[in-house]
Amino acid sequence: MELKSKLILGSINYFLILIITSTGIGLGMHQDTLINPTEISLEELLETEIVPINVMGSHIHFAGEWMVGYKKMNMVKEGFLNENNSINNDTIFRSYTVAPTKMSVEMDMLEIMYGWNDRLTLMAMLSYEKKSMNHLREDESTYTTRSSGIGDVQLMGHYLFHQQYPYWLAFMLSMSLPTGSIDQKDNIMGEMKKLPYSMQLGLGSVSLIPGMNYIYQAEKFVFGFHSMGTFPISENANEYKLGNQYHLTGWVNRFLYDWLSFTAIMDGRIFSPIIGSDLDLNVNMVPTADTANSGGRIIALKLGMNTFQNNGKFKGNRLELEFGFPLYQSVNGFQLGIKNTWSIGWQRTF
Ligand SMILES: [Cu+2]
Repeated sequence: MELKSKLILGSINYFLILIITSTGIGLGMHQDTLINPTEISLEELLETEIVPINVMGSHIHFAGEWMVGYKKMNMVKEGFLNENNSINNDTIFRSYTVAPTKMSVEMDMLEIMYGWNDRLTLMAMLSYEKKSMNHLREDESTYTTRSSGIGDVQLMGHYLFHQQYPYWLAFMLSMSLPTGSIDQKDNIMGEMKKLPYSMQLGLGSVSLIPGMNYIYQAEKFVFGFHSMGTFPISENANEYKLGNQYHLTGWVNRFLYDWLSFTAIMDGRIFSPIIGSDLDLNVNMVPTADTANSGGRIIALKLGMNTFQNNGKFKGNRLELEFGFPLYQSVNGFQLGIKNTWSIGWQRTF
């Protein structure tokens, strides 16, 4: 069976499990082991941090409370797209001498959160990124480029605007600082050359990232919406500006036990094209160096599992696994499509 249909079947199964267990008949489960979100207060709800780890700023902390977290995120891109159609490498070779065949991005993220007061939570995030891109030439020879280093530091304020059962609304404003390099180079045919935009580690300029979170407690589920925009405020030192990004997410979280929940996230993103261009890049060599091949839209489904401990020896610990794949994607020009993403995260509240 084709991978995509396997994934779709897998997710149908996943939703069936969600539905069956939510009626309390699944797995011979006792009703009293189920958490009913309506029976706990919003404070407790946020305190238990049952909201998905990867939905940025989807929880707050109370005054004086600290949280540290570590996340490992992985993304693989493979297979060329033109708009939403798959195309083969020969089409690429008509306009470029090299075709990227696969890209992988690995991120280690460290995050710190602090409850300034019961409404305002502050957050700082630092990432270390490792990227690699495999290439194919028309004569079938191959080569791989790599880059690694710290990414852009993000500072965020998260303000709880409205909190009244059964919902809460929070706004956030984040600033991303250009600590990630935009001058990564690697050896290509014996020469150190500047790597294309997607292999760089930062945006190169300060960006503003406003966002909003809405969370609703239904009887058996908790669900929410999250929206965020990334706006680089100026051209960077290499004379380009990455396009604005818009992000809209809807998620639903279902408790099985007081220590376990499952999450389904529908994640939509729009990327605007790159403005300007880095003149060190040769646009005729590889599609990734050509800004005509930038920007696009994607809708992905992400399935996750959360465990958390509210008491006992591991109190305050939380672990999440998440796996995602695209349901729809469309790109401007020629670009590698996203194949899958996965992440594992740990958080500890003090
Ligand atoms: Cu936190």
